[in-house]
Amino acid sequence: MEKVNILQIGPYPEWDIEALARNFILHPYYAADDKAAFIEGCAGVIRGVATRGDRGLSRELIEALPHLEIIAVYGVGYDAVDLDAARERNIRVTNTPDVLTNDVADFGVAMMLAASRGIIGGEHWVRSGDWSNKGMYPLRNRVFGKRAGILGLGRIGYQVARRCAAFEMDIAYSDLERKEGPDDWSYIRDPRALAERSDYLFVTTTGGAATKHIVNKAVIEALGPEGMLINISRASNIDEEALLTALENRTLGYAALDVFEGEPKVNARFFELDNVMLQPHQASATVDTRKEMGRLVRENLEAHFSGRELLTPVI
Ligand code: 8YV
Repeated sequence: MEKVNILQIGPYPEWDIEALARNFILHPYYAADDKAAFIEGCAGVIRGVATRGDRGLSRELIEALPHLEIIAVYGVGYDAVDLDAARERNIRVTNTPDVLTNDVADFGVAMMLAASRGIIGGEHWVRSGDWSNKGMYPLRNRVFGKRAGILGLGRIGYQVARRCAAFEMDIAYSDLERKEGPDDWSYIRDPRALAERSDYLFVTTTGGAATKHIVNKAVIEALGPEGMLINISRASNIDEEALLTALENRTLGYAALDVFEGEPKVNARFFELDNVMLQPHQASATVDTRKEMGRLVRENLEAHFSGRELLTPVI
């Protein structure tokens, strides 16, 4: 296969770069100081794009690439890709579902446990000498047997629920319709009603316009001063201004967040809070999973340019 020119929107681990370079000529857009000039210089030869879930591909960039045939997303979320612009030119789009589901679910539950049981604070309590100087670490909150709400029972939400069931939690979920699952998982269509009956509310729904601010002020207030909000999906699913105000006024008990508006820049108001856990969008970031994600990006591109079926098509 003649080496095809690929626009690489974001950084990848070295092992992916080496593997991609065997069949493709990579043009690292993210590393260019003058991105407009960079695109002008390579647009005439670019036939594919390799991007990341959090970076996607805008209509502007799609329209700047006259020979673009496929957009391969390193991630399950493709909400940052302008699908309408891609459809207008029959440009294929792929993502990397399933391979990251369990790591992301593990991470959401890990944040719930770490935040509830004060794992990070406890480490500091020992290292700082506070244990010797101030005595016992303050009591924290039980997770076992409490009420878990899953906002979006897709692949990741389902695995979060299975993990919560292992802690004998009382599980309910919200989705557009009732989903297959254990009889004792309750279906509550309305996100606000789900929040009201939950101690821990996991946001696991897809990102994008249809779910923008699905966690709004009313949902946050319903979760309340004893509740914990856990976001392992997209920042756009939560009204971040309402979230910050609720945390500052303590009308929401706690938030464990892996995604932020404008990431990696994070609103500095979060840094003033002691009732929030801040993580750098790392829910899928294990070596095993990222190698699988990179493999899918590569194999989808190779399949397309070899005239074979795509492995994980979105459109
Ligand atoms: C990745 C994600 O961190 O799967 C997704 O959509 O957001 C994460 O798994 C991201 O895509 C890599 O930048």
